[in-house]
Amino acid sequence: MPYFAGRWDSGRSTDTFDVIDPVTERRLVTLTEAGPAEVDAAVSFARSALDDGEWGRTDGAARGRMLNRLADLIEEATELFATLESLDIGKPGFEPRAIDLPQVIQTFRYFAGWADKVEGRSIPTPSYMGRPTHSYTVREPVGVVAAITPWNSPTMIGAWKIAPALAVGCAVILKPPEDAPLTSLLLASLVEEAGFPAGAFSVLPGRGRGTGQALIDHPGVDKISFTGSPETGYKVAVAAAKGFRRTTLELGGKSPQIVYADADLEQAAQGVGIGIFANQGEVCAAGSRILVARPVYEEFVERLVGHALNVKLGDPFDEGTTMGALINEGQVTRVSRYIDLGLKEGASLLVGGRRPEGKGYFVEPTLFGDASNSMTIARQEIFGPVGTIIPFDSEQQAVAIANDSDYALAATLWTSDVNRAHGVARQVKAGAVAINGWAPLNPRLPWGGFKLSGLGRELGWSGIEANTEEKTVTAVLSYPLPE
Ligand code: TXE
Repeated sequence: MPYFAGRWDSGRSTDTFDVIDPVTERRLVTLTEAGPAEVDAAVSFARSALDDGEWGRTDGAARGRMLNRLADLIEEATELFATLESLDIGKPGFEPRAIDLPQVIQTFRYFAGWADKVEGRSIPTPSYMGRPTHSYTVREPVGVVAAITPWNSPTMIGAWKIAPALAVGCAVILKPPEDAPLTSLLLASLVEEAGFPAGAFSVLPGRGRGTGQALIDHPGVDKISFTGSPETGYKVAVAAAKGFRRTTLELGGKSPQIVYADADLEQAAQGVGIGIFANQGEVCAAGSRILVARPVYEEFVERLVGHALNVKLGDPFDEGTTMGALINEGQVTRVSRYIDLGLKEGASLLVGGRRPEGKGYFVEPTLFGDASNSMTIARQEIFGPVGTIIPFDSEQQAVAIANDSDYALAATLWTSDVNRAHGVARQVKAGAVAINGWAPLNPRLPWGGFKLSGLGRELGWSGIEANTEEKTVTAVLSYPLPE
């Protein structure tokens, strides 16, 4: 049921949708969808909470205390969050416990620290008609922020949007993914317990075309922070263009992982394996294009295939499972179609490629070798456990292949040469480059891409900038200038 205006309320909506367990294919729960009337009520209430309500009067120090309290409550509920995340998404239990939840908690704590430190600047300006001037800037909350999250890591990606926005005093309306909404509902109850006043935070469950579209079309929304597909990102940008409302768009990638001949091959194979198989490959920064220097190609590929063979596909709640199910039948169809295309276009299937018999949306960890960068499996985001391995002959060729993509989100370099590492890092077109490790996550580091990967940055100081407007104030003083 939707949560807005400080309470759980299904409003006038009678529409519902089912949430499916990707492992058993059974219905987990049926939820009431927020319709246009509930979206409108949530936006109006959020606006008045900012303009004349308690939230708008809450100062930075108090917001910081609430965010820290929220982080503590999430920490206490880690087991429940992790269980819901595995149930909803099909990811193995160690992942939310080791990655998603620690990230969520850190993100709320990190932005709690910013809440009373968002300062403006004092800028020296010349005199005006012989009178001295005093100019400074202040950063004000952008207003009502619609946060639309995807199903692959909804709790963590949600925290990336919610924490900075609440820290600076925006009102946030979260539209969680219809395939995995459960942890967002749990979060709403903890936000309330942490003491945030009514209207500071709302959750509107529902499908994209209904709830999502109504939210992004609503003129009372000042900013849309979206993570999802480029197709939906485009719709968000079009909706936001009316009124030139702010957007942050994080739209996935086709990120290269470049393995040079001087890399520690075992470390690289392990890291590259994590980069493509973590979270079933349903990761925006998945290192799905694996570029390998020709002299070490055979040896590296053998190690990486060994890594794939060690992956234990299965029920996320079974001990030892290292890869779970994909999110839904549609995603299995999509991934299987790309595997067929890889075979048709002439890449060599090295391992995997099948959907195991029985219930559940499983696909084996899959690697294609001897691929070229023009193949569909090297160009389009698959969003599943499918890696495309491409050999290269020179450093410049590796950079050229890496940059020959419609996407520019992340890149990973594996080399023991520090000069090469930083030199190539500068040449690769990506929002984030990791050297000898895969996409280290940290709320202090700005996150986002360009080209088809999106617009703007989340996290770090960039997350504060993305949720504030900088206002310039100039005072002309009636005070004589010194002779
Ligand atoms: O994404 P959508 P889908 C990619 C990935 C995946 C593909 C399709 O390749 O296979 O997208 O996934 C909401 N107005 N990524 O269909 O549709 C929707 O309800 C407003 C990469 O799930 O983009 C959900 O909450 N909102 C990506 C969110 O948008 C709308 C992560 C994302 O859904 C809407 C997810 C509309 N008209 C998918 N339509 C990444 N960057 O990591 C949908 N939504």
